[in-house]
Amino acid sequence: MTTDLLQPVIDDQRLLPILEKVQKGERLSQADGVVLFRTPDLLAVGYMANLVRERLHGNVTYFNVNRHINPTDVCVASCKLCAFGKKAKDPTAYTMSLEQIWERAGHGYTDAATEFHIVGGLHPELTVDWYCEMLRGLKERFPKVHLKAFTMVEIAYFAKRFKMSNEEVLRRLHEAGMDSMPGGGAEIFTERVRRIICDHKIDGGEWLEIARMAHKMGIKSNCTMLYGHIENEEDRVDHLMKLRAVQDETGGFVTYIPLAFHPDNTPLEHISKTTGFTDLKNIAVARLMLDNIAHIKAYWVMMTPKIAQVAQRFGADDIDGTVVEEKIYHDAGAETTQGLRRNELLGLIRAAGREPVERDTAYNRVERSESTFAILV
Ligand code: V47
Repeated sequence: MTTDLLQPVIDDQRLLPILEKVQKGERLSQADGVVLFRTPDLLAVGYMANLVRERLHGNVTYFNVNRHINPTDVCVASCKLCAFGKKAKDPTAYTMSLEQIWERAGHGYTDAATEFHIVGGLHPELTVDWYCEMLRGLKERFPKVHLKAFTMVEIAYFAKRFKMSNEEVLRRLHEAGMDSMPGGGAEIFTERVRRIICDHKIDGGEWLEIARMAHKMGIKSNCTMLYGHIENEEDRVDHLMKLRAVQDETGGFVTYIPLAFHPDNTPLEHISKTTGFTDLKNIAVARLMLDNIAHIKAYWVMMTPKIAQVAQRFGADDIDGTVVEEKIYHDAGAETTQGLRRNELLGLIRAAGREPVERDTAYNRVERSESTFAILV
């Protein structure tokens, strides 16, 4: 369809040159990104993002059968954005024993889960051997399950605590069974904002450097951006451009997940929750700017299943998975359920007019036998 025919769909004339680029498959600039975040014309941005999404993935929406495991909420950092981390002396803080982690991993979906997503607080006493044993124990008990574990922030902390290089930590954990890494901890790379929302964390440059290093060692990862706090449109675009530049170099990011800030129980409680408009805008702009990252995930836990479903027509091609038990968002006031059954995910995706495809972490299709269906429904 030509740009002329689309005039009625586009209210904001500033979007016309961007539409032309999208139609020709050309890369969008920093200035384009700012226009996309600033325009109120959500439907036009969504239309363009959907063009790219369907070009890449047709009518398919991916989901997986996964389980989140958070071994500890003890954390030496006190990031203002977080409601999950607790000090070691806090009577409500927890650290699971290795046996508890292995046992928890096996609850319910044992024979069906294809991925464990493992992240935790920055614990001041756990050792590198403990983390390696945790991974080896999971691999022994669940050899077919992909272990997506530890953020770049955890790797940097381990390196400091264990007096090792980031590379050495990555190598030890990889050898023990860490297959890939989740995308958390990236927050917003701009120092001005980072200093306020997570001043105890590594800076944006180090986050990107560890991602680059992991990718070069053959360890893929996801990437994220936390939005809806004190960042502005330029900060968001800067973040996306930095991810895009690393991806040009390494090709190691599998999926991008925009994460909406949940303020409850954090020192930033006065900030309003994001709206459905902002959530959909972040999905759509990411799809348009991140032309070299294959997948955009609308994480239903964070967006609510309803918005994550609509997002499948605004640029997203993934809705995440069964999750089973989620702590980071629920500690910060998420009102979504803790997990969704496989059939519920299928229903949400089909009702959006998309074809659900169960995937593993590397986006291979998962074919189910009758026996695993019985566990999953
Ligand atoms: O790293 C922490 C963010 C992340 C809050 O890789 C908060 O597949 C909002 O990274 N409000 C954890 N966000 C979640 C995450 C993730 C989730 C799903 C899939 C994947 C993946 C990764 O959540 C943290 C931080 O960036 N976070 N506190 C909060 N109050």
